[in-house]
Amino acid sequence: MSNPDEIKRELGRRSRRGFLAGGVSLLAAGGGIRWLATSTDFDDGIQSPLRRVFEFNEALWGQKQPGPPVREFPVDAAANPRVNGIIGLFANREFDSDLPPDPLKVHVQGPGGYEATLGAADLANLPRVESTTELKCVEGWSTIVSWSGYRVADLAQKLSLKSTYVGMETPDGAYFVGLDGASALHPQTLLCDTMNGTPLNRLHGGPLRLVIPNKYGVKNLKNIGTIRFTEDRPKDYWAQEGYDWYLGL
Ligand SMILES: Nc1nc2c(c(=O)[nH]1)N[C@H]1C(S)=C(S)[C@@H](COP(=O)(O)O)O[C@H]1N2
Ligand SMILES: [Mo]
Repeated sequence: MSNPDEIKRELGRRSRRGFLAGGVSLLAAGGGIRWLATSTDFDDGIQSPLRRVFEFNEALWGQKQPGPPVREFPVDAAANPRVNGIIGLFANREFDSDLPPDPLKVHVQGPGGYEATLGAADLANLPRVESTTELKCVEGWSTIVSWSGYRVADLAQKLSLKSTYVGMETPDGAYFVGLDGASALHPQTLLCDTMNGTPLNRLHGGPLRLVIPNKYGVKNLKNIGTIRFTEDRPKDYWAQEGYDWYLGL
C-alpha cells in the first residue's frame, strides 16, 4: 500500500470509525488489522467512552516519551525495507524511482528567530553514528534496518538549541511530523544519509531522513527539508488524520 491516496483512504476509513479501531490496530499485526479494518459494528455508545480513554492515554503517554531504548541488532540481521509512503519525496516532479536525491540542504529553525541552512559538509562535523533497529509500520510489518547518520541530540547541542518540541517537514511541506523534544533528542534518534551501507536513495528518503525507532514508521520522515526546534506543538500529518500524536512504541 505505497500509494499515498490509498493509504489516506484506508486511514480515513479507520479514523471515521473513531480512535478505538485505529488505536487497537497499532498493537495488532497482519490479520488483526484486516479484521479491525472490516469490523464496522462499534456502536457510538461504546465508542465514545473508549475514545475518551484513548485521549486520556494520549495525555499520559506524552509524559513518558520516549520509552526505553529499543533493541539494537547485529548488522547482518538487516534487510531492505519496502518503500512505504512517498508523500513529499517528489514535490511537483513526476514519480521516477531512479531519480537521484537532491543535494542535501536542511533549514534549521529555533527559538528567538534562529535560522541556519546546513549542507552535507556541516553535518559531517557531527559524530557519525551507526544503528541497526527495527522500522515498524502501523500497517503491521517491520524490518530490521542498519542506518548511519547523526544524532539530532548532537546537532541540537552543536547549535545550542533547546526546545519542548521538534517538528520536521519535507522541502515542499507536504509531509510533516511533530515530536516531543525528549524523543527527538533520544540517542537512537538519527538524521540518516545511508541505509544498509549505501547512500539513501530518494524513495527511502535521500538525501536525509529521520530514523526514530522509538516511534512508528509514520514519524520517520523521509527527505528532511526543515527541522524546527519550537515551543509550540508542531502539526503532524497522521495526527491530523486521527492518529495519536505521539505514536510511541
Ligand atoms: N516524506 C515522507 N516520509 C515518510 C512517509 C511518507 O509518505 N512521506 N511515510 C512514512 C511511513 S508510513 C513509513 S512506514 C516509513 C517507511 O519508510 P521506508 O519507505 O524507507 O520503508 O516512512 C515514513 N516516512
Ligand atoms: Mo507506515
